[in-house]
Amino acid sequence: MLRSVARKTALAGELRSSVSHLGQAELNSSSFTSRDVDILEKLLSEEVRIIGRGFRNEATEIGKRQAIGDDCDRKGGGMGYSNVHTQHIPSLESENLYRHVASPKTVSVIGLEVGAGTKALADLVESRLKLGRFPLILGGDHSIGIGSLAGILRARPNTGVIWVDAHADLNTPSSSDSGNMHGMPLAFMMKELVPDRSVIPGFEWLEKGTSPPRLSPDSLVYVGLRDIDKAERQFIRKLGIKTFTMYDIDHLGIGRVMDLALEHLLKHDFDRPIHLSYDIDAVDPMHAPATGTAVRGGLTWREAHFVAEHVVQSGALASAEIVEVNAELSDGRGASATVELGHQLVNALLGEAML
Ligand SMILES: [Mn+2]
Repeated sequence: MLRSVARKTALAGELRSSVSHLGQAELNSSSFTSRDVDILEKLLSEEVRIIGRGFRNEATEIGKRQAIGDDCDRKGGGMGYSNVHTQHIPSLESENLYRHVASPKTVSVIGLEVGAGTKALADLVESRLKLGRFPLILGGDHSIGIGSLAGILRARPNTGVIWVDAHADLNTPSSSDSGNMHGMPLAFMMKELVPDRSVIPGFEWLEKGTSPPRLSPDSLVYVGLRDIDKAERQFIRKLGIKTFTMYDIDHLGIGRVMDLALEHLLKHDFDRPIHLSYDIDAVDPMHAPATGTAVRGGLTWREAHFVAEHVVQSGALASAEIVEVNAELSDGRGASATVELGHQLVNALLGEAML
């Protein structure tokens, strides 16, 4: 599996925000989404300086940043959302952040910058959720999921998570072959896999507070997996994580799969909030080639939309992120197709329906 891209996932310092007040009509369907939507753009525009060998430097961007943000503002208004906020989170300028990390491999595994960036995102997400807002987080590298999940679970510990992805993102720092943090966000949230995060430079903050944010394995459902590492396979089995691979989607159809995914999360607590973490690499590279770790045999164009639409229809969607859109990783047509799909998924998550 090609997971050679180590990226900077930094954000810190002052947050710039631009606020748009748009329209007055109501948000479609979710009982958790108020009429207020926050769009948090986590942009990865600069390269990490990697001290290890074997890792190429490469930046991940979410398409054309202005295109996504502006389009959200515009569409948000067009769809009648009030008070759509777009918050750009700048990258952290840093020198020598890696100097205290001893091993070349762990340099890319354990980015102090990723730690600082995800902490900033966690704080922001938590505060927005506590104000009753709906955070829509746009990445960026999927390692931002550490920040999203930490903030979400601090604000609403009973949140259920639907992880739409070609990969399981369940490696621990020690099980990972590549050392890329975009393959680890879920492991960081599970006590069973990473019991003490205070020993990981940059992530001490995850263990702070009276009840550090944790995700129970039965509060997670995977959709779209097709490229799972050996260790991840063992973790999934051992922890009994509900998983719908592409095989299951072929077998049952996307409608049944999404019904079962929602049922798994909502059967004991119908009112629980759901977070949808949507990695664009879940979609077939025919439709979304501009991503870092594309794998053939993914979701079709309609299946990709249905996943988002159906979670919105459930009324339980409380937060969402779309990640790994990187317009630099494809030619012009591929880049615009991927960004367009990103736009459409944003619209679907904000409640745009066919009828
Ligand atoms: Mn992912």
